[in-house]
Amino acid sequence: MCRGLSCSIEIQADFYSLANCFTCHRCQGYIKARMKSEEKRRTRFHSGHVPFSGIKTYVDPDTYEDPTQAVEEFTKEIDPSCIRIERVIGTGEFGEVCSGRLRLPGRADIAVAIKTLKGGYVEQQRRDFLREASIMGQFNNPNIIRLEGVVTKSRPVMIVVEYMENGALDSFLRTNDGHFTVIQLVGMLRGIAVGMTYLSDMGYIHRDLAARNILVDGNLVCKVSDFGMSRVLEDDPEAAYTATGGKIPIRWTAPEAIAYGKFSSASDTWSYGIVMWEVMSYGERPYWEMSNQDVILSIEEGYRLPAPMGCPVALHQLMLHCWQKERGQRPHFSDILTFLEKLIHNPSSLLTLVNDVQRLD
Ligand code: ACK
Repeated sequence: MCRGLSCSIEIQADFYSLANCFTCHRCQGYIKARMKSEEKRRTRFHSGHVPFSGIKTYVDPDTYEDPTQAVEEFTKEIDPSCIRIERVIGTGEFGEVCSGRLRLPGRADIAVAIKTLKGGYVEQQRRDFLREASIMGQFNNPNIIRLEGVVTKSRPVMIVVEYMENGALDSFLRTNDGHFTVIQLVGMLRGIAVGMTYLSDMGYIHRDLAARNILVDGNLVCKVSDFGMSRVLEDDPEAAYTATGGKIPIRWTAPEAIAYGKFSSASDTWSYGIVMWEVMSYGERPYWEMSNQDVILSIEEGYRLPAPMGCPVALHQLMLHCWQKERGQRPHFSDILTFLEKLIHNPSSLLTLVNDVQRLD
């Protein structure tokens, strides 16, 4: 979308052309064409055909009659003797999350996180637990959590993923309030945009993009995680029931997805804008203590989150683009990525802060 953006244009001018581009008819046509082809791709997929396009497409494990097949197809079985569990680092819906080491034959050992399925589960819980692995196993991108493999042939059942030293992004930012430069924060956002560009190109809709579902490694690299809940949001404490019975993390979710369940890469873009706000405010809660109902009503009336303190104008403008009411007018992830990369390559574009502009008014 909007690939007509010239790289040689200055950032500020570029931003306005990006803004204008979302409303020009030529690009609107492109957006519609793209949506149609996305819909076609899904239809073909649901009819059981994997499109031959050269671009890898995400396969929904729910379309397998036997979900065990999806696990076999997309994951690697690990011999439990290769895993050393060291300590418990948290609890998930299905059981404990531990850190440890993985030593595969002929390979150096690596740090891993191990999700375990607690005993006493029923078959459906085992399927839901392993569903995340069969999704993650299809991805290969530096900004998506890497699946090392699964243990399904012995107990406990486990999912083994790469270890992320700094844990979840929301709590990491809260405990490091004010510690990073704007460029470091934009670097984190860039990483998330790389991961999300990859997912949307594969036709995968996350549905629960939020800082709590991003993990941070020791080099501040941010990776998108939490794929199991893309269908059922039972595990997310932020998810609340809507009037139509769906369970949705209201503050992070686009209005059309809340109102009539229209999830798309464009609704992921809305959530990405909220993640931008969380990052620039060091883990502040979006819409603070407002109730979910007040959030929904305020958004409907046109209210949008103000820029966090010290936030560059260009970043708040990008957030506002992500929060356009019309989903077709929101930027595609590849546009977000291009824009952030231009900001990083031209740091002076980040010097104008929203607070400075407000003081001039
Ligand atoms: O903020 P945290 O330390 O990061 O607490 C949660 C906890 O487990 C429950 O989910 C942490 N966690 C999850 N996956 C990983 C991982 N791959 N590497 C490191 N920590 C992880 C998460």
